[in-house]
Amino acid sequence: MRVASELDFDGKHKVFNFNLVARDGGTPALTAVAPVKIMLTNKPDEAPVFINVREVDGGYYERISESVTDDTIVAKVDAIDPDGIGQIRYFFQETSATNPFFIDEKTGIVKKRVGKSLDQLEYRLKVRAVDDVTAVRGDSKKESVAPLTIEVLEENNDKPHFKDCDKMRYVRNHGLGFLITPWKAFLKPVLSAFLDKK
Ligand SMILES: [Ca+2]
Ligand SMILES: [Ca+2]
Repeated sequence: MRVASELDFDGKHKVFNFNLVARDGGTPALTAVAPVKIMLTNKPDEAPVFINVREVDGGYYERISESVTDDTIVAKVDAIDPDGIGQIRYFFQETSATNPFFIDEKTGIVKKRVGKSLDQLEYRLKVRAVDDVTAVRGDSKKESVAPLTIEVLEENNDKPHFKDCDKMRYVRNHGLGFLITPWKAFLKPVLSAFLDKK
């Protein structure tokens, strides 16, 4: 008895039941029937599959504020393992030196790294989901990669400031309408106070 087509525990059929018939060449032929049951065992041969992903790129997309504080959750990735063996662990492909976020290895929760500033409007990262098959001898780990895009939204949290404000000009003996730009806005109250004393 040989395998006629590929067997896959992770497919539809895990158990096969059939009868094996032995027939002799006599007349009439005599037969014997033996029931056969074959059960497949599972091997960790399937890579993790990311779920709740976008159709457009098979990844994740989040928008966060530029003022998000350290250790705040900014995203969560999730994957399942069709093998159903062991636990999936999550990692970034990017190094911590270039990535202001870190990912919890067990939960897939992504947070802002403490002390790292967000100096880009968009971060295009890659998340890895690796199955843990260390308990099964002789089997290698399988992994999948998905894109994670984090858009950083600017907030109106910087008040206007004047350029070269420290360069005061002494204004005297000039009539109204004297051009004092580029410090016009800054000098206006100063000039008014000066003129009031005259
Ligand atoms: Ca399997
Ligand atoms: Ca697997």
